[in-house]
Amino acid sequence: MMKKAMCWALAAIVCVLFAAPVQAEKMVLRVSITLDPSSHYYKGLEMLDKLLKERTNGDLSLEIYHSAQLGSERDAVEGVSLGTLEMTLSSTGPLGNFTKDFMIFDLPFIIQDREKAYAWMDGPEGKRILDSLLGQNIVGLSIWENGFRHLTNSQRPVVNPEDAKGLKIRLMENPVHLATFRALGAYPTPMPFGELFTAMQQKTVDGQENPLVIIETSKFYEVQNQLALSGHFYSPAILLINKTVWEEKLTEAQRAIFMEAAAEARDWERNYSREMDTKLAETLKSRGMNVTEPDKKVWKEAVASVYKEFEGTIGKDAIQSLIDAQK
Ligand code: EAX
Repeated sequence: MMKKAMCWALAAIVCVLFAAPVQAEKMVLRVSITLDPSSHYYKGLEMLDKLLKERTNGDLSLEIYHSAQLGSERDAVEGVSLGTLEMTLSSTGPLGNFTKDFMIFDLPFIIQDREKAYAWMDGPEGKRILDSLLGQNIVGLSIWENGFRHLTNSQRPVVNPEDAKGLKIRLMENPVHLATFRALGAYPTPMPFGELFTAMQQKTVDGQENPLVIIETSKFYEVQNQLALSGHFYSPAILLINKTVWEEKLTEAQRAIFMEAAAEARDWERNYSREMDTKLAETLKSRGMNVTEPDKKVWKEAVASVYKEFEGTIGKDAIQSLIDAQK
């Protein structure tokens, strides 16, 4: 009798447990970026936030911390790895310190046809590179765009590689980028983005390199009058999320929605970034910048030694595969 009653009681408990609707918790994911609210990063993340809210009935949303309020890109990637921050959209600048696989993107002139390179980045090769972060407790969701980086300075017009000689140029804290400017005979100065404007204003550095959209939205034209459309690096932006949050705080259905939304927002952001690129050279001219157009072939030769320096670390096959993907 007693046994029977216990059985019923157990069954009732099991019923209640399974019948109770699984309440998806509302989650607000903090995303850190170093760029400001008029940037392509911010606008792309706003799009992602909109898609997530729509598709999860508001259960998932983003809170975007812009302008390096939460620190540098390196701080953000470290935070996502440790779990003190949920997400970031970061250039590959600091990623080489976490896994060497991302360094392929940092090679000068490795990507020249970005539309063809998108397919490579969004396919198995890109996935392999993103997954190299799993060991750091980070899930790489998708590869967005920062853009082609161009050289600005306050000293002189730059057309030939020799013109860069002796210029003190702020670079991201990235070994491949630093080696590239060393090969040009410039004085590369690694520095977080948040300190850059003041450094140029106070002439601690002569110049910097960034995509046009950042030169415009961060108002670098106020402190730099020379712009060389060198396009020496193609800078992707990687959307990262803490692995514990991804695996334990989100349901399987939410992860599927998230992956799809992250790919859609990526496409939107890339389009927006390309659109900006087509008009901003003119805009920056009208703001008083002197715009020059260096011959990329000549520049590529001038920094060819960087490939030799890093091919052992990055892998010859991977390098060749990315080059072939653009043929
Ligand atoms: O990821 O630091 C830089 O120059 C980057 O282009 C910027 O933070 C965007």
